[in-house]
Amino acid sequence: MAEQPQAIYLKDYQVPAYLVDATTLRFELADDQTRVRSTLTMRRNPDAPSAPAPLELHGHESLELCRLAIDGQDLAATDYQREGELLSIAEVPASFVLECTTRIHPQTNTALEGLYLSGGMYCTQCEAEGFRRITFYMDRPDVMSVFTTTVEADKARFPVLLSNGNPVDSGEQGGRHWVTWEDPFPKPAYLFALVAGDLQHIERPYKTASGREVALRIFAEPKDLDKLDHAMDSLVNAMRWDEDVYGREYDLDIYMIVAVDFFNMGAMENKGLNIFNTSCVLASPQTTTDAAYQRVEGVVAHEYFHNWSGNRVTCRDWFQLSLKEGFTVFRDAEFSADINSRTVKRIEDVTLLRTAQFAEDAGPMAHPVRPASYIEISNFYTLTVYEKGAEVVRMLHTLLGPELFRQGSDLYFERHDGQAVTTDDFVCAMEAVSGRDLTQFRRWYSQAGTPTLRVTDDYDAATQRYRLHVEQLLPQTPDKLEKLPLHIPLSVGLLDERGADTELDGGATTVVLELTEQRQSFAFEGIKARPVPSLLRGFSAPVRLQYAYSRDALVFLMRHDSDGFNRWDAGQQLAVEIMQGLMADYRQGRALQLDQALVDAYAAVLDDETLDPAMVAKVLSLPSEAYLSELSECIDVDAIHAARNFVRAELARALEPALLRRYEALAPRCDYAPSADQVAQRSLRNLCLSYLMALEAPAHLVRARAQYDGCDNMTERQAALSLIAHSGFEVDAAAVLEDFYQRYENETLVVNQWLAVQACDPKPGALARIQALMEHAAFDLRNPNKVRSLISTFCAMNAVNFHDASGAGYAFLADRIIEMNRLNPQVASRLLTPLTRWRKYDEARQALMQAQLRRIQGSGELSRDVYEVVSKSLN
Ligand code: 0A1
Ligand code: ZN
Repeated sequence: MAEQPQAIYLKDYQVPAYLVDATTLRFELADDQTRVRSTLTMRRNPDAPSAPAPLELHGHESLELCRLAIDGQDLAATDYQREGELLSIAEVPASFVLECTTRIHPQTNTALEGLYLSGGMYCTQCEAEGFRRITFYMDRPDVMSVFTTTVEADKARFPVLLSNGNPVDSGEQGGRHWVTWEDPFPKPAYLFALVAGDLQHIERPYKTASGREVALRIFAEPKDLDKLDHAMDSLVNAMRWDEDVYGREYDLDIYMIVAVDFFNMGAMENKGLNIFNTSCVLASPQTTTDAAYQRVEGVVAHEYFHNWSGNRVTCRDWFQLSLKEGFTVFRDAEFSADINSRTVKRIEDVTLLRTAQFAEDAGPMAHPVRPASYIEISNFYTLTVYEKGAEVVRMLHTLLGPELFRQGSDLYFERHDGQAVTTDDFVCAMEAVSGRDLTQFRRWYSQAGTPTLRVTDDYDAATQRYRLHVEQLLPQTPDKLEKLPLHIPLSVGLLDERGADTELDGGATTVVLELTEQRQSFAFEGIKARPVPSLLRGFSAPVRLQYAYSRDALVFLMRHDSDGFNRWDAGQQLAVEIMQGLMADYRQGRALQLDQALVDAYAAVLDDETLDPAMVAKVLSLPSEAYLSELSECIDVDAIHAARNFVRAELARALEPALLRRYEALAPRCDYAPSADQVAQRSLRNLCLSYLMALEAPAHLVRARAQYDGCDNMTERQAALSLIAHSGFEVDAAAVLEDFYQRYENETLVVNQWLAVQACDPKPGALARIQALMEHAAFDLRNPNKVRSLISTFCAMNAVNFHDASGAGYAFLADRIIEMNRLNPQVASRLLTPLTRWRKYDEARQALMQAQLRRIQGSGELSRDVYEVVSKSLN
């Protein structure tokens, strides 16, 4: 490598020396190149230190500079310096107009940052630092400018030309046409967007609470026009919700969403012109599962909510990323909880946090919600910044209560509208409205690692006093910083011997204990008998909880806890404990035997017709292999796989009649709708089928095949497909996979599911099958969705094959990373995740994984993205 990439530190932050008041852009799109002319109205920043500083502009190495002028005077090559990503001009006037022309090549842009082509249409991705691949600019979020953008292109091939804001002018000449867009809201460059293509759209009018008329438009390729209604419904629901719950209205005349096939992430909140991965916007009953419907709803809402939490108020620097992401994830989670099932949404979010974020927080890339340094910011769009960041906001909501939290949010938006601010400004607003001192709470932003709460209790019958003793343990993390006690809200209820909630403080049945010391005790008076504690209700803090529940107590909580989340969690803990015991038996070569307590508990839940079927499905879903891995000191993939499969088959054997009864009773009676009711029923029905299929009995195979053939929607078809494909009935597996491909050959997103189903097939020989699929016409290394469907799914969801003792899985992944490093550094870097976890495996696998990391390290010119993750992993 020419030069080792250097880290950037939060402590080095300086206000920008110059400001951009107005940005005028003109894009001339042509086949072999795009010319970008920019005119920037600039001035010295009055808040910067007074000595005049050089003007520093960011520009990616790939930018061809054609012209640079100040106040109409062309600069000579000696008037500026270009070094790495910086172009500096030693002296500029106090205020001036900078003109710049660059030439760029979207046709060959496989990194999918800046301006690129997605299946023949032009689009942009500028967050975090993509704008510098378009033109020279102060590409930092605290430089905010109004933008006027003209896009010019061939009219026949690119009839639709879009950018941020409102269209104000257009024209055509000699087969080419142009449109000028004006965005009146000052914004940082990362929110800039441009789209040009042969697109069609659906439109819906929307009237805001104060009566403003807005046109909502969703664009896609003509063949996908019939898959946009769900996204539109979701958008309207999100807009109404933000008015009702946060008092936030939309602020432009048009709101546009564009669906593109090639996209590194889920979607992007560009002002007035969101660009979406097709996987997060398209939906139809025949091609989209219930889970994907809900993802579309959540992502559409997320990007919409960014209009206030992210765009109107943005981040001062990228260390503050969680300011917009943590808050917006919290907002979208509450939205989804309000319109679907609150408990189910919480279970899903906590499952993601506890499996993947906890693992990240315990690995070599662990970082605080507000990182202190980074080498490549793209590597910090993480579960920690997003999901743990949302948990931190949720804890503020819990500590303040909903009314004060809303006041704090109002104050935050009022104080900082039009500004680029910090997570601390957010906390200050919450302090101001509540009068609380959140100094200690702020440590959640600066300390990495997942705390453990170790809880014990005692009860004294004579004084009727029950006490909880809580200790917080804070792990060491790669930054080696000393950890100080956190301010942790611990929601607690106490169940009496009948399972009823005990009335605590002022009649409440759940209290929030505020843990601020390393060790702390809490006493409850007037408790008539020893209670069973329900701890961390609703998962009130992102911590690992240790309390020595007996299996009986867990069964009791499963049956009685009034907190739905904890009822589910008790079942999970019971299953985890039982599976951990079986893993030990498996390793010792002892015969496996399932504890009857789990069978009885599951039977009771399965037979309870009063429970929401979605909850039944959640409770009866065994903890995943990934979660069991996260909980392991040293991960034994084979023992985990064997123990979990054993439990699944034993439960199926014991509960077969009940499973069958519910499966039949839940047969669909009406046309598909993604309604909460129907989603719940399908999830339970598919879960019953998955248990039945664990019996490997021909009768159940017939059932699964009948579901596959007879259903009218993708949720049922895909569930049947993967059960048959993963079963031991190899002839049927091949037949159903073939049929599925034939049916959906022309539906890219469905074909991606077809790839994913095969990627996670646990049967031996998976790697060879994956390698064959890479040669299939359906695969394309340049399309991130396909890479994720095939390669990421294999590495993350097929542990027994990926971690095969030969190390072939690791070598395969390393080869893909080396390839992708050149094509698309962001995707390459994300592919590294499974290898970063090498410390969690046995010595032989550790050595194999490290060897592959070293091979990647020595493979030639590494992107900053890959360099950072590889070098931190080997540290
Ligand atoms: N801000 C977007 C996600 C996003 C983040 C980074 C990207 O490129 C590095 C692209 C998109 C969101 O939160 O939805
Ligand atoms: Zn976001």
